[in-house]
Amino acid sequence: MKGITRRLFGKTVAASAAAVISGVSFPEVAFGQPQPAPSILKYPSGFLWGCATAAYQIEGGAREDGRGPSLWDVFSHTPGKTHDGDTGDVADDSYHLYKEDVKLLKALGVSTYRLSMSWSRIFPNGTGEPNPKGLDYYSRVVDELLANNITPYITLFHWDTPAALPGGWQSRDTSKAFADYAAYTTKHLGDRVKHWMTTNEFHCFTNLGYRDGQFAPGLKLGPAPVSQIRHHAILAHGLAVQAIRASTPSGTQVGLAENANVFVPVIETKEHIEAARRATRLDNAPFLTALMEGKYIDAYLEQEGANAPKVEAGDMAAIGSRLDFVGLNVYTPSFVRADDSRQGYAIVPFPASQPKMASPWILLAPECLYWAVRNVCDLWKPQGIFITENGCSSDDVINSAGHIDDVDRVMYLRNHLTHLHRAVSEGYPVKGYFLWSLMDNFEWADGYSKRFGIHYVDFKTLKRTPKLSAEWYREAIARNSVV
Ligand code: PNW
Repeated sequence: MKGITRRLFGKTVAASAAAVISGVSFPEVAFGQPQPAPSILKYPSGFLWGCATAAYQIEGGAREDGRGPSLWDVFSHTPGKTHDGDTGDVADDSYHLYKEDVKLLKALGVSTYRLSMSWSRIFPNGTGEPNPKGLDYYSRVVDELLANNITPYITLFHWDTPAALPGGWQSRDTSKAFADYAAYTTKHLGDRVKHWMTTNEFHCFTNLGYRDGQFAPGLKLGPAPVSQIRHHAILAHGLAVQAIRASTPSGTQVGLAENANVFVPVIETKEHIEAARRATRLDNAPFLTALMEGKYIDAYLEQEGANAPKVEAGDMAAIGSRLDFVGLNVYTPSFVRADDSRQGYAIVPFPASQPKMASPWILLAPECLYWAVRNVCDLWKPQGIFITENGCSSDDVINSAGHIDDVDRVMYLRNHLTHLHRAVSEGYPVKGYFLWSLMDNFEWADGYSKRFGIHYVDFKTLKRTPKLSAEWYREAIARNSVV
C-alpha cells in the first residue's frame, strides 16, 4: 500500500510540475467537466464505510415490550440534568422506524452499521430473567440490515446501565452481570452478527458519570471510589471478551469502541512524535493502556497512590484479553510538545481562536484522525483499527428550499478523512470508518439541542431529511475516496 501510494503521489506531483514548467499543457479534461477525484485520496478496495448510532440516543420505546429503565432514563427524568429536561423516551423512535433507518443507510451505500443494544431491553433487571421481546427487536433489526447487505457491528454497552443493578458501576457484580448479558446476547445473535464491541467510551460513563456528575448517574464521588469504578468498567470489558469468545462461532471479531485521548505533536519532529506517544500511553493508563498491556502501568499506580484500584487475581489477565480490533472514537485531540519534565511532554492549550463546531468541546484539529491511529498502532500494534466514531455537531437550519446545507460538516468530514487517508496510505491497518451519526438524536446532557446527524430529524414529526453532508458521504462512498 505504502509503495503504491508514494508512486501515485510522485506521478501526480510530476504531472502538475510539467504543466507549470511547459506553461502550455492543460489537464486532459476540459474545464467545467466533472473530474475524477485525485487518486492519491482513494481508499483501498474493501475499506468499510459506515454510520454509528446508540440505543438510548435513537430508539425511544422506553417502556415498550418489557424494557426496564436504565440510569439514563432516571437521569434524564431528573429535573435539571439535561437540556430543557429532554429525555430519550421517544428520541428518533427507531424502535418502530428502524426499517426506515435501514433505508437511509441503503441510500448512502454504506456497507456497515454500528448500533448498540439496550441492556435493559434484554435483561430488564440487568441480570436474571431475559426478556425475549427485547432480543427479538434486535434480531429483526439485524435481519433487516442483512437483507440489505449491510453488516451489523454491535456495541453491547453504550452507557445505558440497567437502573435495577444495585450501585451501578460501583459494584463489581455489575461487571459480572455484563459478562452474562454479553454471553446471552452474542449466543443468540452470533449466527448472524460477527462483529461485536463490548463497551463505548470508558471515560464518559465512569468519570463523567460518577466523578463529574455530568452524565448518568450524576454522582460526584471521590478519587478512590472512582478509580474502583474505572476498574469495574474495564473488568466488565475483559470478562465480556471472554464470554463472547465462549459463546460465538470461531471467526467472530471482538473489540471495543474507546475514546482514547489523542495527542498530536505540535511539529512533526522525532522528539515531539515521541512525546505524543508517551502522552498516549500515560494519559490512557486506566483504560486503553491497561487493556493493551494487561496491567496498570507504574506511573499510573504511583499517580493514584492510595486511591489505586483494588485488583483481584485474574482481573488483569481478563482485562488484557486479546482483541481482534480496536475501535477509536475520535473528536478533539490535544496538542503536545516534548519537554524535560519527568513525564517528558507538556500539553499545549488551544488558543481561544481555535475553530470549533456547534458543541464547544469539538475543536477542529483534523490531524487527530491520523495521530489517533498512529499513536495506538506504534505503541501496541493492534490487529485492526476501526474509527468507530467521528463527526460533529452543526447549527443546522432548513432553508426556504427545504435543504440543510451543512457545509461546515462537509468541511469537517473532508478534512478528517483526508488525514485518515494518510494513515491508511502509510500502511496502518485501518479497516473502516463509522460516521457519527446517521441522524440527529438525543445528545445526552445536551438533549436535542445539538445535532450530529447527516440526516436531519424533525423531533415533532420524526421525519428524516438527508443533509448536504449525507449527499457528500454518499459520493465519497461511491468513489471510495475523499471528494
Ligand atoms: C460520544 N466530551 O460521546 C458518544 O459515543 C456518542 O454517544 C455521542 O453522541 C458523541 O460522542 C457526540 O458527543 C462524547 O464531552 C460525549 O468530551 C462527550 C464528550 C466526548 C464524547
